Amino acid sequence: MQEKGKSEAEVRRLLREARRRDLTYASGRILSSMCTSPLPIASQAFCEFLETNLGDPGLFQGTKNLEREAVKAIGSLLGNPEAKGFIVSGGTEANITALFAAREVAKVAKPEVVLPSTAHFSFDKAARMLGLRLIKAEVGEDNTVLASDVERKITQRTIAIVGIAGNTEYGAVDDIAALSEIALERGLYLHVDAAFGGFVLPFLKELGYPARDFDFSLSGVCSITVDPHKMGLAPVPSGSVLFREASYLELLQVESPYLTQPRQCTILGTRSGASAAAVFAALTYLGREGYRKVVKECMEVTHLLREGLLSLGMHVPEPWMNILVFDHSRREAIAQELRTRGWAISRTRKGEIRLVIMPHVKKEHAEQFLRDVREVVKKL
Ligand code: 0PR
Repeated sequence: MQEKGKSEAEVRRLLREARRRDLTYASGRILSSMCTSPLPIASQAFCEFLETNLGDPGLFQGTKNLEREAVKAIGSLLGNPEAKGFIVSGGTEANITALFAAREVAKVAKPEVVLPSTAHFSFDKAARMLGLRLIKAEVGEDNTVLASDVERKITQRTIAIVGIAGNTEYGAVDDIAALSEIALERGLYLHVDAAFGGFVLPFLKELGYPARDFDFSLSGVCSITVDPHKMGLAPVPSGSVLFREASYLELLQVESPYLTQPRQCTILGTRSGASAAAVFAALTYLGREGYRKVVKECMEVTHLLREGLLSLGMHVPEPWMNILVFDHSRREAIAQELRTRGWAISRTRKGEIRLVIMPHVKKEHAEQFLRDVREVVKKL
């Protein structure tokens, strides 16, 4: 650190310079991210609550109440307004918290968790931290887990099973109803990772798209991860983890005697109330109607892209939600050329080209993308 500070103008200039090197969602060129520009009202709320700390909620009772309201609204979206939980930093913290609870429920030696092989890498982190062994179950052609394989992999040591509602690579939704049955039969904890799908599936269903059940309406589901900083249009960092019953939270408690609350259940200690305020603002401003419209528009752009890619000779499976993958015998060359042309795209582990159609991807961006793909294919 330098001895003397610089002027405000100089600091701002340095910040602007750094920011100019970033890609922006507004450009419409980011087709690889599950995040997007937050709603203006959520960004404003975030800034206004910057100094709040929900690690010491007695000092910020108003903010704590916004967190409770936000959790209640997400719970009602997920079929259980009584669900208890927290606004957290994102899907990783949410998944770690859920598996922590599952481990504390079971108290089994050498605990194992059976989860789909498509699970996000946050579970690998959770497993290493919590001393869990992950048993990965096979997925079928449609990229959803084979419930029969999950069942086969359950042992005396299994403490939990995990299902994914909107997996990272394909947006595929596991048969959570079948997993719920297995969990109930075997007396196992079931966690659902709906980090991405939680703000998509309820609205897809209302829009008449096929959408599988995945939430607390299935009685075996014990906890759910849903990220407001993905399709919830809240700023990073905003995740959430909800539990069917408050008793799960009690298992996470540590004593925090010198704070305004005697016990704490979150992984983080000092934690931002800005996220809670921003999530509350986004949910309250948009309501179900607003989110339905967001999802409708994303799906329209998704289908526009699919039709266009099909007409260019790509192999494009029917998408589960606003995540589209496509394939072609010359996919390496196509991916490379699209990147050279400034498109941020990603690849699945199998090698398909993957697009996440977030709200910043508008019809005109999709049309430009298709024009570029057409030119790239012509030159092959
Ligand atoms: N669960 C699922 C199903 C996810 O897709 C992700 C993240 C997580 C959990 C973990 O969430 P956090 O990253 O909030 O902790 N999925 C994307 C990924 O890691 C997130 C992402 C976001 C990727 C923005 C790229 C990007 O630009 O692939």
